[in-house]
Amino acid sequence: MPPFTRRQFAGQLVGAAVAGVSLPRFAAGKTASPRPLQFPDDFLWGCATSAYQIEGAVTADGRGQTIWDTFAHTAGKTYHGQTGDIADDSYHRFREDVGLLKQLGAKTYRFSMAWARIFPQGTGKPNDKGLAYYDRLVDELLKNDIAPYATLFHWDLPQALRDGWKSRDTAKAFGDYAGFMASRLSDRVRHFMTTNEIVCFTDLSYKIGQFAPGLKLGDAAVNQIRHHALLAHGLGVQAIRAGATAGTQVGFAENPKVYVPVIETAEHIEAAKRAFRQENAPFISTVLEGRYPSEYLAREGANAPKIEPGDMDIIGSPLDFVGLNVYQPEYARADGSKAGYAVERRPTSFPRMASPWLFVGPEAMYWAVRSVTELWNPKAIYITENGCSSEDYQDAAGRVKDTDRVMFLRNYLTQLQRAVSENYPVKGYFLWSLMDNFEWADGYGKRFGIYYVDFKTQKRTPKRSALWYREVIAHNAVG
Ligand code: GBH
Repeated sequence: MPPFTRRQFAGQLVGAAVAGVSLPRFAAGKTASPRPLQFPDDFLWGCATSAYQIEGAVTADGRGQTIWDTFAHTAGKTYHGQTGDIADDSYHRFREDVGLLKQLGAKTYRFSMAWARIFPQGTGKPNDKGLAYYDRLVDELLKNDIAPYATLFHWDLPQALRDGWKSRDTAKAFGDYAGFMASRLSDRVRHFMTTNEIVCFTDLSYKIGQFAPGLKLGDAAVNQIRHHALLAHGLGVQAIRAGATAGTQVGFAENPKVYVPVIETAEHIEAAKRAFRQENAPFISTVLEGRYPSEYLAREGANAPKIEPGDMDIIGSPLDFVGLNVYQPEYARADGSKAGYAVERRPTSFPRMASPWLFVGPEAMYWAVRSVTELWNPKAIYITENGCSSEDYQDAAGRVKDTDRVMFLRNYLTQLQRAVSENYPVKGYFLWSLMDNFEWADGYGKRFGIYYVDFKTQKRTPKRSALWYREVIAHNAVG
C-alpha cells in the first residue's frame, strides 16, 4: 500500500476526531478541507473602529459632550493629556476611510455610533444633523458593498445623563436611543450590537478608575452599575426588535476572559470551561443565561445587585449573535477545589505586544469560540475585535514594516480557522483596527491600525499588515 499523502493523513485525523469525545463539533462525514487554512465561502472579513476613537469633530453639528470628552480634558487622565477632539477626523474623512476598507476588499465594517450626536443630552429630542452623519456613512458603505455592523454604545456616554451608569435611568435612556436608531437605520443596517465590553465601561470606569468617568467605588455600587449596564443591553435588544424592520440581527460585543486549558486533555478542557463561566459571571454568563450564576451572588452576599422584577428576563433577551473581542489568553488547569479549576499565573517572560496588557496567546481565539459555544450554543458568533499594538514607525521611504503585527494576526487567524474547520458557528472577523486611533487612556501612544495615521497631516498609509490582510481576504485563507 502506498504511504499516505499529506491530505489523506489529515483526513485520517479528522476521522479520529469524529470518533473521539474531545472535538464534539466535528460533523460526521465531513472530509478535511483540501486547503487546510481556508475559510467558508460566505465568511465575512472586516475591520472595526469606534466613534470617539476616530471621529473627532466633537462639537460639530450639535453633538453633545460625552464623559470621554470630560475625562480626556481632565489633567493626568490620558497619555500626555491627549484627547479625541480631532482623532482621525473620520467625521469629515469617512469617504476616504470607506475607501481604505474597499482597498482591502473588506466585506463589512464595524463602527460605533455616538449617542451624544443623536441625543446631545442623552434623552429628549433627536438631533437630525447627528443622525445625518450616520446616514451618510451607511450609504457610502452600501455603495461600496460593505455591510455595516453598528455598535450603539462604545463607552462615549452623554455627559448630561446624571450619575451616568450609577443611575438605572441611564439603562432606560439607552433603550430609547437604541430603539430610535433601529427605527431610523434598520432599512439599511441589518446588524446591531448594543454595548461594547461591559466590563470596561463598568469596572474599569467606576471601580479601577482608569477610564471615564474615573471613579473608584466599592463593591456594592459597582455591582449595581454592572446590573444597570446589563439592563441597558437587554432594554436595547427589546427596543431594537420593537423598532426595527423584520429580520434585523441583534447581538452585543463582549471581551470575556478566555481560558486556555494548560494541556488539551478532557480534565483541563473541562476546567477551562468552568473558569470561563465563573470568571465572566456578572457579564457574558449572566446575559446568555438570563440569571446571575449562583456562585457569583453567593460570593457578593450583601453587595449583590438589587434586581427589580422582570429585570432578568430583559437581560436574558434572546440574541441573534454573540460578538467576541479576543486579545489575550488566561490559562486554566483542573484541580481538586470546589470550583474545579485553578487559574495559572503567567511568568514575567510571557510575550506581549506594545501594550503591556496584551499578552500573545493565539489559542485564546479558538478557546473563546469553543467555550462560548459549548456553554451557551449561540446561533452565530462574530469575532468583533482582534488585533494588536506595535511600535510602528515609518521608514525613510514612508513604509511601516509591522512584521510583528502580521505574526500576531496570522497566528490568531490560524486558530480561528481551527474553530471554523471544526464547525463552530463563526460567521465573520473584524480586525481591530482599520487605522491608528485614540487608544483611550493611552492616547495616541499606542497604534492598533493596519493603516498608519500621521496625526499631523491625517495621511493614511497601509502598513505591511494591511497588504497581508488584503491577501487573506482575497484568498479567503490564512497563509
Ligand atoms: C478593546 O478593548 C476596545 O474595545 C477598543 O476600543 C480598544 O481600542 C482595543 O481593545 C485596544 O485596546 O491598562 O492593564 O489596565 C480591549 C480590552 C480592556 C484592554 C482594558 C486594555 C486596559 C488594561 N481592554 N485594558 S490595563
